[in-house]
Amino acid sequence: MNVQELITKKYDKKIADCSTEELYVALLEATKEMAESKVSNAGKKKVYYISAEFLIGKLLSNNLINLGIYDEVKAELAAAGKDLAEIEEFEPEPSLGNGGLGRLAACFVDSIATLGLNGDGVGLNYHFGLFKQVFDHNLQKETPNPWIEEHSWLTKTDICYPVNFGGFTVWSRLYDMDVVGYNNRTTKLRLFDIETVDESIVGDTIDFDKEAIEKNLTLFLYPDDSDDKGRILRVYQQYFMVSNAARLILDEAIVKGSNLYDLADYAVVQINDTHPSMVIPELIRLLQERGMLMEDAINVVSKVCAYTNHTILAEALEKWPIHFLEKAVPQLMPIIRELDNRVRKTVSDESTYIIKDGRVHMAHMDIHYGFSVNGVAYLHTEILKNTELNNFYKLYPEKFNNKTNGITFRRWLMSCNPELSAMITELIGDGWKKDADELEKLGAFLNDEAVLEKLLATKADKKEELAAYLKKTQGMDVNAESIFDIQVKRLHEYKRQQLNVLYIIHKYFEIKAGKKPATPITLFFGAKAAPAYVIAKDIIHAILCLQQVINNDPEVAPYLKVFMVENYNVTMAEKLIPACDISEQISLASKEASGTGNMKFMLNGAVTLGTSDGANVEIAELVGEDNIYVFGEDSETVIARYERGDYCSKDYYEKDEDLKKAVDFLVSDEMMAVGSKENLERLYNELLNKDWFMTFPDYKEYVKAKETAYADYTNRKAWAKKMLVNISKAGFFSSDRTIRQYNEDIWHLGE
Ligand code: 26V
Repeated sequence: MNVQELITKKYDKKIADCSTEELYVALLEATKEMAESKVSNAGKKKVYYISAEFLIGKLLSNNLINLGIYDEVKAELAAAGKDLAEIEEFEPEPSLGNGGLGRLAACFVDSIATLGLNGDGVGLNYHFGLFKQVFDHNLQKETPNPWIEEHSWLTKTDICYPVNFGGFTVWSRLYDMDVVGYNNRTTKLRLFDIETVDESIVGDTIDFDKEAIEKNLTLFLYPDDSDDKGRILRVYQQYFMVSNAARLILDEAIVKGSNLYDLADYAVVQINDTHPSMVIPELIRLLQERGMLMEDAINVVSKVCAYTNHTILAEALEKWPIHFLEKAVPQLMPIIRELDNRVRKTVSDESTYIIKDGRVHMAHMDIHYGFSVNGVAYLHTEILKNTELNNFYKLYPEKFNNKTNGITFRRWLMSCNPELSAMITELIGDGWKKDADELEKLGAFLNDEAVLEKLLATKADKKEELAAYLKKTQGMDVNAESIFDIQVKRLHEYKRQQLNVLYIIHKYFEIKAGKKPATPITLFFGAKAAPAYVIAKDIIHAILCLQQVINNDPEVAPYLKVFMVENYNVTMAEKLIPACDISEQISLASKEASGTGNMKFMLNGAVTLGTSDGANVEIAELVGEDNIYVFGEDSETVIARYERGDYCSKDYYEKDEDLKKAVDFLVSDEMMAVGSKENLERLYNELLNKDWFMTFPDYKEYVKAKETAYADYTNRKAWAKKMLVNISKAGFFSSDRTIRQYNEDIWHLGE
């Protein structure tokens, strides 16, 4: 791409005379055109990855990289005195996801494109996506985050369908986004919208009329589900998504010559968690509408749909009340009842029925009528098979399989850490960009002092860069020479940010008592809490209060600081992850299905401090015990404890003076002086009387593991070795590997 030529044609001026906005718009348009001109993956059979979330992040740099023109564009701009980074800042981030599940879907479409597989992502075109987080008096507030501007990556298509809901019909329109693979091939993200959506019903907050479905359907991702109006809106969204997807699938199959009885030769649907589960009855309904018998339709659909489970948390498993479905999508209920009746006729185990206690169990429908069920990390799949879904596993052992998650190295190394990428390429060539396993070759440099030095220097540069960015954007004074200990992920009690909080208080007391750490420590947090999740918001409040207390205490701040970044999102992740020394992955064992942040940190040379949970288990196996800090009770102990139901947090509190001091500090005068009594007391009481995610039993070991990691950090050479081992073993976590396995075991494209 010749940027000057482009600019002359569009604005008739020099690059140097353009505003950031002008450059952004010109680059976006040109990149979009280039992507459109690339060969689209094709084939007889196609995978439709249906997902309520695609957390794609900004696309300009990513697309320039995947098109192979990033360096030349950057250089040409630099020669004209323009910084590509500033143009990147200008791009709004589409926040079309909550966290790991949505980001995984985005990594998957990147890998599907890169591997040349015939597959699209299908979802919804939310106008505001997830809320933007702002901090006000140490509390989270939510504001709308519009991202669709006059110029965007979306391309309006002519594909429209009428979608019937109980009592009214809406018309959809499909918007496409090209997904550029790292091989000059593309695939598409297909986002459905409604024609009648009305952004003007949203003001300065994320409140809106939840009953005006024709206006609000695609405004927000997962609108607040704390009341029935919000919950039923989710049903409308989900049905809208799958009804459109189902029609697209049938139309595309028919164009390619399918008679629909052979649909499985043309289409495979990957159901990403239960949000798209209604695709099963909807496909059956549409096939019947086209003249197929129910019996045949069920058989066809059962060969087409595959289900991925992303959580074992009971409260996250969708079970819609029948009356919701009767109201929103009455046409599906007879089909769902028929599906349930068939199960009841052939299966004696009532726990697996689809309709129970007036609710439709979405996952049950997926498992009975899908041909594959997969978990997202080895441990997670084992827990599904042996515990959570054991009754289903006994019925259909052949359906269950594991697909350990992965991440795209294009975004999570090449794009966010070009310096480390260049260093790796210098050492082992650039084969790793297409074959991530080649990173293993870095193992040859474990005793090479110059390489270890350079690795440390690269990390130091990224820490400086982050410190400067946080100073500029959030006014934070970060000591770039300190240890960067980072926990970024959604705020949820099971992820246990509160355990990290207790450690920070412990450390604060130590420093106050004169025990100063050898190297200063900076703890970073980034997390959004669901708007209606009270305790999660209380934890954010506690972190922000601690930040204020500690960072303003002249006795403590030189040795320990806490920063919670505002509005943690993909863009922020791309800046934090390359700068991290210690990656916090401290969920209660058994609760984090996989985690994918853990993989991103490892790939960027951070060392994991984590429990034996999710993919941490596989990371530990790969890097070996010298290169990871594992602590805490294992999943079997935790599961047994839940089964016994005898956990009592107060027992731990009363027996451990150090823990008691830390917990009590939450409601101390120091905290009350900067915080709200209501929030701090609620958190204190929750921990003391419930602590459902068992932070107290792991507290002692956690403190010990952190101390060990911090002490090890001071031996710079030994630490650099740990970093290098982590990078060299990260190849397994490429989403290219994951997608190859999905294709080999489930999709069977191009056979
Ligand atoms: C959803 C909800 C919704 C309501 C209340 C509590 C709650 C708790 C968890 C969830 C998670 C839903 C599914 C999900 O996002 N799972 C994540 O998927 C990632 C990709 O597979 C995986 O890495 C994460 O471990 C997993 O939590």
